[in-house]
Amino acid sequence: MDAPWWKSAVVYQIYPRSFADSNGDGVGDLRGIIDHLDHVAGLGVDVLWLSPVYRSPMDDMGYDISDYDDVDPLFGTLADLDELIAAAHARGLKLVMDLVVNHTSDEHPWFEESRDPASDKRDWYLWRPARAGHEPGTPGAEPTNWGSFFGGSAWQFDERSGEYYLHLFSRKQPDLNWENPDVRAAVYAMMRGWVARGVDGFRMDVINLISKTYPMTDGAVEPGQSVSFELEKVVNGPRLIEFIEEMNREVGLSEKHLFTVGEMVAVDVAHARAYTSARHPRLNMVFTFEHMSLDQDGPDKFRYRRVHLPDLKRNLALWQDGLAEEGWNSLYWDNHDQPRAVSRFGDDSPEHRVASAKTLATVLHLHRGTPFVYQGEELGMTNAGLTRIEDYRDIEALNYYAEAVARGADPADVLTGLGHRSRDNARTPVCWTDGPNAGFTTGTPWLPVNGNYREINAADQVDDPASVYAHYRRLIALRHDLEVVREGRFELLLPDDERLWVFTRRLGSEGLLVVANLTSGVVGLPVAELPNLDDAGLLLTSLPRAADDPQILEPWESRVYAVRF
Ligand code: ISL
Repeated sequence: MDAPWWKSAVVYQIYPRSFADSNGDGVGDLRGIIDHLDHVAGLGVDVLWLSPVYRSPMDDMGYDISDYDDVDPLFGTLADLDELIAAAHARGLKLVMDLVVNHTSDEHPWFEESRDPASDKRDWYLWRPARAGHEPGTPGAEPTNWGSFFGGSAWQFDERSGEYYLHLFSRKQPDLNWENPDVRAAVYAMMRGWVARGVDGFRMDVINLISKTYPMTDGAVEPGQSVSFELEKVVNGPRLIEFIEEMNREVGLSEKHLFTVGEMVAVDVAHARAYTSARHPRLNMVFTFEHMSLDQDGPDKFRYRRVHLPDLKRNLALWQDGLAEEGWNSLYWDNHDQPRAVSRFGDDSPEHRVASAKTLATVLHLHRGTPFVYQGEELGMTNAGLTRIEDYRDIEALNYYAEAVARGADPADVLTGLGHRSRDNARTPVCWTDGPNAGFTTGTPWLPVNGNYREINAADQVDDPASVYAHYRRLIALRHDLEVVREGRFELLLPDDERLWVFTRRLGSEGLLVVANLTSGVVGLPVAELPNLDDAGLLLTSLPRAADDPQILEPWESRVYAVRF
């Protein structure tokens, strides 16, 4: 049976607010995307994932939706979106929308109605009375001790109805009650509307939070924390598979061959295998997070330490092995929530940035799964380099800074942590040219343009065969041309090596050998421990030329060989 189309596809993520501004208001918009679609199509990608463009108060930059059926004027109009869908299709690109249905905005009419206890929408959200024996609205009266991902309690007291509502993210993002069949029916109807408009699938925001465990009870509190982050109470809940299969059936996700990727906080291999098994009408793939916390120094997300390469290699290998027979991997380093990989896992110095960006891409794209390219990653864009809290815009960063400083943390230390791991790092405007504001806007950008835009911009790269952009185009072509990239069995070699990342992909007696130096120094290649290279064919190298000595890898050099086993 032919493999599903998405197993040899590559997805490009656009975070509209930072992609391209067409009207000079300093914020990216749909017409800006239309104007730059050839840049995306030129990579050879297959799918466009659009982060939310729905009406929103923008408390969480659009992940707080107040109208699922309309485009926020900040980004344009429904007509602009229709034009973008048509323009994408005309270039052979599928367009996937971001589905954010674990929660809405508190300004959504559903929630506004739900605030009235007599409303028939009361049960569309998760309302609870104050903890027994406590005065409503006073500290400690929250129904459970759960924490919000964005700081503080996950419960907000609503004076009007004298009860609390659950919000796992900001207090302006109340969680929907997925136990209510009317909520599910409304979500599926909305999804069918977008499919009817030409949308080709969905990226599903924190979709493994929609089934909570009831009754909701206190969780364990880690030392030094005041609230509980015992995620087991809210992730991978008892009805999650039931809801996903119902969504699939009601929207026709499998029937219409629509693309689905579920973002799943704290998902493990076993759950991911169940959610992406081809034996059931569920999801094509999921985003996992394990590899995204390997450079976190302890329980505090914003405490950074350089990743230990064997840990990173082993985690990706764990997922390769775990989903080798059943299920499917997504493959990503970057997105709008993660710091830029070239700064995080590579070396973003002027000397090594290009090579490390190419090599990180090579390693990721030659694993088995569907790769995701985040806007600017194909240019080797780096972390933002923000040094003042006034320049940050992300609610997660701003809340964290305020809470940490209120606890007595040194603001300079907090800013150092944010500089490494804040989501703002990925949200600086895409750099199109070396002109004013990097060609992103004629106005004042909503978030400062990265100061290195004169060295890192699309105009300098799209026609340069030695650029990061050109390297991504070659990698994507390899995936389309070679079945072994899609299907080859993965094997990690030299797992304990702290400098080299070496693995094979095998299909019968044919295959690939990928060798990569993940350091800024020269490293010898232990060829005696590798498949025979005598008659290997060099398919791709990060260097502008073939290596002088095959047994030596230059700093951040990677090579892909065709080998026989
Ligand atoms: O891991 C996180 C919590 O500290 C965040 O990076 C992020 O909130 C989490 O990965 C879930 O992300 C998704 O849902 C959020 C939204 O803020 C993110 O932008 C979205 O990708 C709430 O909708």
